[in-house]
Amino acid sequence: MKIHKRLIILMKQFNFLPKLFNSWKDEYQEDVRYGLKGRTLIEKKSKFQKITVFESKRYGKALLLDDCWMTAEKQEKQYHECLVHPALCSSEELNNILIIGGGDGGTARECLKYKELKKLKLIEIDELVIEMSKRYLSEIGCNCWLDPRLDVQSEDGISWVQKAEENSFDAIIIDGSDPKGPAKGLFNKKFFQNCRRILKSNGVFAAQTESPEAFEKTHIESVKVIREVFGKADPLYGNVPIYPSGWWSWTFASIGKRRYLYPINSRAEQISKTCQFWSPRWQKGSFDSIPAHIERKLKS
Ligand code: SPD
Repeated sequence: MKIHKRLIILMKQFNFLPKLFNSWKDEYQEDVRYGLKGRTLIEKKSKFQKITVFESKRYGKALLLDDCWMTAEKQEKQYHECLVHPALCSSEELNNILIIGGGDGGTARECLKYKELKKLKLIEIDELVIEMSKRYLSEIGCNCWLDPRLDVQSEDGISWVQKAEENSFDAIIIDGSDPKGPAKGLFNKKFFQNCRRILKSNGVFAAQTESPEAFEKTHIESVKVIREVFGKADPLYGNVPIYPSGWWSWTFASIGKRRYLYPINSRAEQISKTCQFWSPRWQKGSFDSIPAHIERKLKS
């Protein structure tokens, strides 16, 4: 009998095969775990973090950074559409857009749906996240990597915004991971101040601001500091089932008026046809779905 056949028989005998394909991958946060069943496809260590691609039964291929869920093929739209469209549908112009983070390509893909967008810069600290996403998660970035409007740089977004020219972006989108490791500084006042400095006065700022349930303190502090820096800012609430508590938030800010509340009709009509979740109606309800206790805490 061939050696590999013998190996399979042995694996079956010792019940090893189901374990290989049916193992659980969990993110642990404060005495709760958030898990999916499936198998690990590849795991690598970069200069910054552990990067895992996991093939889950329920949500397709998923990306984890340092054992925290970042995205998954069958639920990434819930996250990327909600982060991008309130900002891009309402910024007066779309000549020059900046993404900090977003190495899986989902945010870039949503931005590139806008025909009038001229230049899109993506600053991702970890080159290996981009490389592995292109290779294993091509359903998320799709063709964004080939679009001539996209310029990708592997650099630390925090020091990059420090050096960027003032008043130069129509929209800035922060698609980082949780506030630890390389993403910690993406939640600092100094970082937000630099974002405001490089945002045009008729532009819109957007950032992922964690869960109002699993990370309540971080969520409230982030919204407060963004509000303090920009003058106007509001959190939007939605669901991303693989993230802790499944309940997530994005915060939008602008200078002068709350322009992110008013999607421009002509753009919104086109874009919402391409979306699974985002629409002007969904957006309106989701800005209004602020829990009463969070609203009180934001005022205090
Ligand atoms: N807890 C997960 C927070 C992740 C936010 N960013 C995800 C990157 C998706 N493009």
